[in-house]
Amino acid sequence: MELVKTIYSKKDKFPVPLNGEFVFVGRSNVGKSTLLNTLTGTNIAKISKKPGKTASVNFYKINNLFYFVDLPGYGFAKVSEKERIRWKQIIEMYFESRFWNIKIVFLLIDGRHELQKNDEQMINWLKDLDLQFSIILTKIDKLKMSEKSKMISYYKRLFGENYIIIPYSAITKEGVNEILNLVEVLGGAKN
Ligand SMILES: Nc1nc2c(ncn2[C@@H]2O[C@H](COP(=O)(O)OP(=O)(O)O)[C@@H](O)[C@H]2O)c(=O)[nH]1
Ligand SMILES: [Mg+2]
Repeated sequence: MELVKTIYSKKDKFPVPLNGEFVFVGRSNVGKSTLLNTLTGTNIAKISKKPGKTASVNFYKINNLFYFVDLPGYGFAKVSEKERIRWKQIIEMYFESRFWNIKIVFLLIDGRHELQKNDEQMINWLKDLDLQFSIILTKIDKLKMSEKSKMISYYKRLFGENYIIIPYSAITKEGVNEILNLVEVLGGAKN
């Protein structure tokens, strides 16, 4: 995996489309960078203890075939109103420019918590844009067996049968193959 482009504003040019893109989005600290590293077997996506840094869209090129696109994390309380607006603009700009090249959006949700308001907003946004998405329940290793089945049922009830829900852990690697298979099925190639 290679970071080929970071978009900060309208002035930045998007990279050539290649064979589609797989998008990763979620609240800050949900485990997005860790997942990108896990999927690609690299350490290129920075895992930061300090959320709320400058919002950008990062394009990672995979096997010269397609992109993993890392959208800025949302829901971090300590960012200014100005940063929040910028965050929305940059994601909007990304979706508007590239919706046609998006294979699927992976929406990461912390598996320990019920759906948050801003996750719901993101879901409505994805639905409005008619983008296919799948839910990844992260940090599932932190749950006891009984809590885990409870949260999985909760999300299945919430989304119904139309959405793929993948319980995942960077620690146990549960769910990693399922995510990679989905990427492969949708036209990407496994690493
Ligand atoms: N236990 C556990 N911790 C995780 C998992 N994924 C990420 N983390 C931790 O959660 C924190 C935030 O991860 P990061 O990937 O930087 O989140 P991001 O802000 O969404 O990119 C880090 O301390 C990670 O080590 C997971 O599946 N299980
Ligand atoms: Mg990150």
